[in-house]
Amino acid sequence: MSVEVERKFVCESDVQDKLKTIGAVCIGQYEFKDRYYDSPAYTLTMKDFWLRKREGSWELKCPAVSRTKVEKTEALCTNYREVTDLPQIQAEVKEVLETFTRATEDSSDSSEQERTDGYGEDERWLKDLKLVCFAEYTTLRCSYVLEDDGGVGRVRVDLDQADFGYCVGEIEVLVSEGDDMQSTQQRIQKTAEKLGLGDKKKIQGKMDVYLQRYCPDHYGKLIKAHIL
Ligand code: V4E
Repeated sequence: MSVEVERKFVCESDVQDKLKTIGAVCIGQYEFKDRYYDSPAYTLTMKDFWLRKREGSWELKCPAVSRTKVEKTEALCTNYREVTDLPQIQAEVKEVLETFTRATEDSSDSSEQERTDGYGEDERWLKDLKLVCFAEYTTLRCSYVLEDDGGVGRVRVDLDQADFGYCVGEIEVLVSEGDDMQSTQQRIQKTAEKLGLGDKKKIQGKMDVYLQRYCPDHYGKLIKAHIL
């Protein structure tokens, strides 16, 4: 199972020059659309589970390590387990829904039912689980990789431009569950220093900004629960 360790940063105008200076190589620019799904009561995201369909592929991001509320909100680096096998995603999603909110889900009203209409054949399971799309946006991404620094998994830097007018950078490493997370975070920290990112402040991701702007109720609940 893969674990994505990442740190977000503010994209300054000279970031591409800095990346070239530290020996990062651009591996391409591409565009993708993400659709995120949850129950009308936000059962998945309130447990920090993020289900999405990116250009036809399903992905579930779930917390890789249990952290206290303060650790969660203050940490610069996040660790998320990434599940890409659809049967496994369905099993994990069902478990979260059944464990935490079956009662709440059963009380969904007709307007929520209507919102599940229009799903394709491969999305029938979403309808069965009463999951609806709560966020949808397109990202233009420019990806860089850093020269091999001897650690497990390559350090990658993504510069993202979301179609709702927000830009953010991410330094990330994909490792396996059980690998040394501390040394991975140190490698990310080293890259951040090389890029001159001294800022100790946690940076908002695309989802934070999207929800804050377009889904204030959902956003408020996640902030209150220290998920975002
Ligand atoms: C895990 C998560 C979300 C899912 C989207 O994650 P993110 O890595 O921000 O998106 P993206 O498009 O860069 O995906 P990638 O291509 O890297 O797989 S939305 C919110 N979260 C939780 C979260 C958090 N609590 N804090 C921070 C800094 N980021 C994400």
